[in-house]
Amino acid sequence: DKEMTEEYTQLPMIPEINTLEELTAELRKIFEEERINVEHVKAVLGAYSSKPRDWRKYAKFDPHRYTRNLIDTGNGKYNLIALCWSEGQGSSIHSHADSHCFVKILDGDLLETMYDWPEGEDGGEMKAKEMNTFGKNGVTYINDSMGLHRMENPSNSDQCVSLHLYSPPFQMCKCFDQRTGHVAEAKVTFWSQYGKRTPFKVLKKQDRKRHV
Ligand code: CSS
Ligand code: FE2
Repeated sequence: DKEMTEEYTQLPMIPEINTLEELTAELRKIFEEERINVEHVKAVLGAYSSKPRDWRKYAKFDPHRYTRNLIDTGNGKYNLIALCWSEGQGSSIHSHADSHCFVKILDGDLLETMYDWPEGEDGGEMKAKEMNTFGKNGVTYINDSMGLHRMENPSNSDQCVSLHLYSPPFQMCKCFDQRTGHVAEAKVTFWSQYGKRTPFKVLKKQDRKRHV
């Protein structure tokens, strides 16, 4: 929500952030405020230097597709999620449910390809307008007013782990067929929550829906 997004000429002080736990605590504090300052959140994510021991318990990979592993629900204000991308795995082209989407790379590289929203239904092939690769500790941001994107691990030899903050949290988003521009509703699910694998039964049920 644009009106809830405040811009400052000067950013508030960013404390030293040594661990993922300290990062989580600082994020909770920031999101207690009604207004979200995008640059402030990006600076806080940037202040943390990724250490595998902090996030290893959330780093669960699936050979078939990228996984979403819930770390924190930020007192209901956001979802903080570790995404684990095996070699070559990627998302479809998708939107972000009118939420803020912050991404910080914890390990490896992530390639972002940007697209415009298609014009009308089945508006034809969607053409990439911009590509950016983010390396370890890199931070980026998107919301629906900036367009759509696809995220993928471009490496055929290294895994990627990225930290995503979505505010407000969402369960559904839109995904797009690159060739036709066709749009479909997609459900997002958690492979694990707080370091514990989501029960297979629950995942099976969720699996009936399309995924990002
Ligand atoms: N939206 C994707 C990752 S790219 S921001 C997801 O959370 O599954
Ligand atoms: Fe995304």
